[in-house]
Amino acid sequence: MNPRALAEILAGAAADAVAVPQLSIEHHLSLADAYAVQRLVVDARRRPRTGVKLGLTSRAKALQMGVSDVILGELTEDMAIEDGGSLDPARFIHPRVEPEVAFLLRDGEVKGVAPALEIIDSRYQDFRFNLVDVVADNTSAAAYVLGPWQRADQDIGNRGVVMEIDGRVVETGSTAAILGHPQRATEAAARLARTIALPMPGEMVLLAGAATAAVTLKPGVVVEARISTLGRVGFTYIF
Ligand code: 0L1
Ligand code: MG
Repeated sequence: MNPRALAEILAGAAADAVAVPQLSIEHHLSLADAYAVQRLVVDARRRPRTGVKLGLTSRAKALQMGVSDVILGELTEDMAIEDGGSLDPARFIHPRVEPEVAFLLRDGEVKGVAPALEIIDSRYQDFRFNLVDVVADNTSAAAYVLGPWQRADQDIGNRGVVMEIDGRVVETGSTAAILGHPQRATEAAARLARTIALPMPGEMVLLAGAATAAVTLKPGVVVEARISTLGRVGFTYIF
């Protein structure tokens, strides 16, 4: 396994928005190897790191992948989209969107919480991958949108979540789908970062995980997510 060569494949796929075959078909990767490739993929973006995200935080997704632990990916400045802003389809291969809870962390302490939307875009053909593939691919991280930050001390457990596309409800759920309670994401992210020796920025965003299934994005749609008491967040996926 040559981590640099594998990272180049995935970084190129992201930069050109062209899908590639799963790495694991031709290469044997351990989970540690996959995180090493991920680090190089993120380096290749050459943009400041803004935080981390967790993936496979819902029981449904974990069962689907046959895994018992969550996975971690990194967020970079170029992935951050302004609330109410636009996303250009030219940047993506086959993106999906999912509603999440975000934390603002300063030196490990929660300073704020916000509704968020994550755009995931696997760099693999047909969105097909196994655990090591998706870890190497930075957990499909592609873009994210944060709503207004709210006070850190409110109860965000079992809050209703609605995601709409063009004003129609496409997914409903609860923040309880995120590890039982989104707050658990802060501990899980710190534990995983220690395991893979990932330095965390002093101030950072943590995307805690999806509260519903992800929905495929089609050009020209307006997406909005609302989380009870936390507020709303949205963007336009332009033509
Ligand atoms: O954020 C996520 O939960 C995505 C993790 C990777 C699996 C996927 O792309 O669905
Ligand atoms: Mg996600």
